Amino acid sequence: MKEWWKNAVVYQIYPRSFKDSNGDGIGDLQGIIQKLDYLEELGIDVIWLSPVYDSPNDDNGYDVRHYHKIMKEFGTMDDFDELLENVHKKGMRLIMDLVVNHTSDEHDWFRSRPDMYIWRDKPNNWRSFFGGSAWQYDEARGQYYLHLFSKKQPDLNWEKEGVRQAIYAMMRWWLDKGIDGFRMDVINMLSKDQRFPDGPAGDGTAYFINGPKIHHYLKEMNDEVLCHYDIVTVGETPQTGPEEGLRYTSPESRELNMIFTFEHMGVDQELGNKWQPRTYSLVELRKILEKWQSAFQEKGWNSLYWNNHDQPRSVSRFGDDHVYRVESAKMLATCLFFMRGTPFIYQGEELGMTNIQYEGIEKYKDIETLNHYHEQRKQGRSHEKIMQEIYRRGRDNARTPMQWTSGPNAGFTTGVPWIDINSNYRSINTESRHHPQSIFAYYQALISLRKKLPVLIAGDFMLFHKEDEEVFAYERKTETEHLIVYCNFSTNTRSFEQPDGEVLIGNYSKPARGKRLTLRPYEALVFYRQ
Ligand code: TEU
Ligand code: CA
Repeated sequence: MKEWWKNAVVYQIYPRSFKDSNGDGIGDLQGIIQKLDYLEELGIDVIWLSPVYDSPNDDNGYDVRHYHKIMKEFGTMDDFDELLENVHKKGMRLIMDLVVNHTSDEHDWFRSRPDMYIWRDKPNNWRSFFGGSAWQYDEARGQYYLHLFSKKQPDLNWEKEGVRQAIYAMMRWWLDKGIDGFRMDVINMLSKDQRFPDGPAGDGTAYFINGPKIHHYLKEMNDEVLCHYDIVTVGETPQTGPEEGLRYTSPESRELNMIFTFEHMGVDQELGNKWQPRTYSLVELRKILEKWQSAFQEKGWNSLYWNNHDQPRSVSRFGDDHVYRVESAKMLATCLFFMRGTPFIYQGEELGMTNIQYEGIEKYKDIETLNHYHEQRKQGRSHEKIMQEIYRRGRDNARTPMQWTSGPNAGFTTGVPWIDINSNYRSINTESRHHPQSIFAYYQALISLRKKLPVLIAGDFMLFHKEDEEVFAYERKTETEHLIVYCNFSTNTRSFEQPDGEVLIGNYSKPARGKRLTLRPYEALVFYRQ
């Protein structure tokens, strides 16, 4: 099918934390191969693999040392080929993470072809996303290089034809191997304003997010590489609104198929500071999602997600990870899956995995978290205060190992896991997945509904009860089908006029009795009629 990715459900694997096959405590490619039956059982179509390239792991693989080698902890290129073959045998597809805004400073290019990077005699005031200046002095060269992320992630200079061609050749190499597309890391940051102006309070984003030549680069990439393959592309685009989003994803732009918006991920934080909490209402969250739904109604296509390896667990963040964990996990899934776009599931989401709270900072592994902690301690803030921020938003919330069983180490490893397992694995794991009321079974049902009902792809999106502070309700409609989705984001019981149609799916075993529609805490109900 043309545009097969519109019908697909994607499952993101963070390989380090998925399944360890050899007891070294680190997830690996053979581990993924062992679990393909599990993914088939869930019913997903596409696997997105976070980076598996050779890397010194300053940022868990988002610092690539060699684009054509597999990280030794994860296995070999033979293991990769075996994985790809097995994925295809199951009728699934596999997309890779493409990290080309920067490489590792241990990449051979950084030593032998330093002109592929961005150098200045004097730094400007831009700050790195991981804290401190975005510029690092290099003694030998007597100049500073730009790193928007860690200092071990120098930014490539996309102004140079040679850089672009080297990246395109690398992409072709993987596509010729038969992979089915790319998720493109911070792809909207490739083009920097060549004047390199200072930004307000060190915020340089105005000069490199959706920068001057970005659309030119992506059209060129599409022309030279992407359009020659039957693949899917998803660009990661922080701080991007729907107007710009359409420029990336409209078919006539000939750039990307989808982007990841961040707007809904920013609703609970102060602008530009993920660590600073902000109270928000459901009205706001819904407005953001509606904005993207309606902007892409005619052209372009949305990605739909609550979770990934950079975000806290959605059940802890937007639901209730105690009393109503099961209900709220299913409710969030319902709310997401019936919107217009391609849903992305992050490993463990289908089990309702939750955030983690380690007591000591030494248990944490994420460079962003560690840098934040040490920077804040230096400024005299208390351990407890900073830990509260890390509990809320730290990226390791999403990176604890997948909880397979109630046995030792959650069945993730026979060795010592690289990062501590969430102690709730005894009750939250895949063993209960065959239970009809499990979160896993609910995801299975949602996934199969996406294949059955054309309205999910073609239908318009419309909100109702727009001002409701607790219930998120919307409809999807074509000329022949009509879907109504009710999601209670609160612990209050609410009642509404009964909609027409059959109950298609709901997250309580039986709908409440009565003439009116009653929604219990975190209840989700979907009605369908033709
Ligand atoms: O993340 C991009 C990004 O913008 C991050 O700064 C994100 O906002 C942050 O993690 C939120 O706290 C991508 C990858 O997804 C991330 O894992 C990498 O660390 C980063 O790029 C650098 O490659
Ligand atoms: Ca291993």
